[in-house]
Amino acid sequence: MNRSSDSLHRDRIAERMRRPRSLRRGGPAIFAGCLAVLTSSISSAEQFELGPVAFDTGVTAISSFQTGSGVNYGAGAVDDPGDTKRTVMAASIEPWVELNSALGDSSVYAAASGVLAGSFFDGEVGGLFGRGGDEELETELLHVGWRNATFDVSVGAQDYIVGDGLVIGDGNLDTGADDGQYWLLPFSAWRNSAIARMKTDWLRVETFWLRSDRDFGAARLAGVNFERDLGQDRGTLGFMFFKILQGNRLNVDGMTVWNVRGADLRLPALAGLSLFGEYVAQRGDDDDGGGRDNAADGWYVEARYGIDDWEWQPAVHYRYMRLSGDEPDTPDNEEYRGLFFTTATRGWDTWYQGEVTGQYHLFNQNQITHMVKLNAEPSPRWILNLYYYRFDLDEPQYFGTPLSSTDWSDEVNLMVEYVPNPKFYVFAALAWSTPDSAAKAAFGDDDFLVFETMLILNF
Ligand SMILES: [Ca+2]
Ligand SMILES: [Ca+2]
Ligand SMILES: [Ca+2]
Repeated sequence: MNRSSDSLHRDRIAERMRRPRSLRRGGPAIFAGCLAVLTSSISSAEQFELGPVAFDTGVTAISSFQTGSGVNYGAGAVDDPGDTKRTVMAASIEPWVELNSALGDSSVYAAASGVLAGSFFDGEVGGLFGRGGDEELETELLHVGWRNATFDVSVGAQDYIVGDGLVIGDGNLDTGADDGQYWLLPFSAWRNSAIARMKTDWLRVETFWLRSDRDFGAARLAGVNFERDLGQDRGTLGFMFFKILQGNRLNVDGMTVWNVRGADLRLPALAGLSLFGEYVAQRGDDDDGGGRDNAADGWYVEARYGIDDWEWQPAVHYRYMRLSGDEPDTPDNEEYRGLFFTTATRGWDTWYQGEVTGQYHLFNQNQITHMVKLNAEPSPRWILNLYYYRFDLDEPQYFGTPLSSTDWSDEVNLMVEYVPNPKFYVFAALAWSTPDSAAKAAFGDDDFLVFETMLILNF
C-alpha cells in the first residue's frame, strides 16, 4: 500500500508520534531504578545565589545517529517511497535556569529554558515527518510557582506526567517541521498549564489544566489525579479523570478519560516480584468525528522479577497490553487513542513499544502487545537490555484501512547503555523487525533493521 499520498493516514500517525529520548534533568527515575541514582545527579549544574534568590543553571546537549534498511518493510520512506535506506543525525542544545526563593515556610520558584534543534542527512528514518535541514529555536520551560509542605501551585510551560506517562506524559509532539527533529525529545513541556497539588500523609491530589503544542492540535484538557503511596516497598495506586475540552485534528475533542493504575506493587511472600497495571476508559463524545460516542478501552498488566543477589542483577519482565481498535460495524468509536504518552519513565519501552514498531508503525492504538524483556547490569556503568515483542492489531484495520489479518509483526531489540559519569549518557541499539501478514499487506515483505545511537551531555 503506497501511503505517501495518504495525508490523513500521515496526519493521524504524526499526531501519535512522540520521540522518546531525553533523560531530562529532574525527570522521573529512568529505568526502574538502575539509573535512578545516576540520572538524579545528571543534572549537576552551576548553583549560585543573588540576594534571596538561589539559581540553578545548566545546559543539556543531545545528539543522535540512526540508520535504517528495509525501511517500512521495503515500502520505503513515507515521504519518498522506494527509499529503503535512510540515515539521519540530529542534535539539540538546551540552556536552562531554575530559581528558588524562600518565603518563610514556603517558597516561590520559576524555570525557563530554550532549545535549538536540527536534523541532518536524509531525515527521519520512516519518513513520516522530519527531514534533513529541519531546524527550530523555541522556548521550552517558562513557568512560575509557589509551594509549601502541603500545597504547590504553578502556571506556565512545564512538564507534567501522571504515573509513568501512559496517558498524560508529553505535552509537545516533536516533529521536524515544528521542533527541528523528532527523536531526541528536547520538547516535552506543555505549552501552557495550571497545576495545583496537595500532599497529605496518605494521599496526593492534583488538579490540572493543560494545553499541548500545535502538533497535538493545541489540545486543552482539565482533570484531577489522585495517588496513594502504599508505603515502603509496597507500591502506588492511582486514579485519574480528565476531559478534553478542545482537540482539533486529533478527533479527541469531547473525550473523557478514566484511569486506574497500580505501579511497583509488591507481594511480601515473593521478594523480587513487582507488578504494574493500568486501565483506561475513553468515553464521551467524538466531537470532531461527527459526535459518535467513544467506547474505547486500554489496559495492560506487567510483571517484573529481579534477582538482586546475583552479580549482574538480572531481571525479566513480561507485559500484555490490549488497546482497542474501532469495530467498523458499530456506530460507536472503539478506537483507543494513545493521547499524550511519553517515554522512558520505566525503561525505553514505556511507552514506545519497540524501536521499530513503536516508533514507525503502531502508536498505542488498535494494538495488542506481548513483551518479554531481559536486562542486566554487568557493572554500575553498563546496562544491557534484550527485548522480544510480538504485535497484533486488535481489529483488522490499519488507521481505518481494512486488512484481512491482525497478525502484525515480531521484533527484537538489543540495547546497550553506558553511563561513564553522571554528566554523560550513551545509548546504542540494534532493532530488527519482521512483518507478519497484516504488516506485509500494509507495507511490504522485507525485514526493517535500524541501528541507532544517542549521546546526552549535561554541563
Ligand atoms: Ca511540537
Ligand atoms: Ca515531545
Ligand atoms: Ca465502531
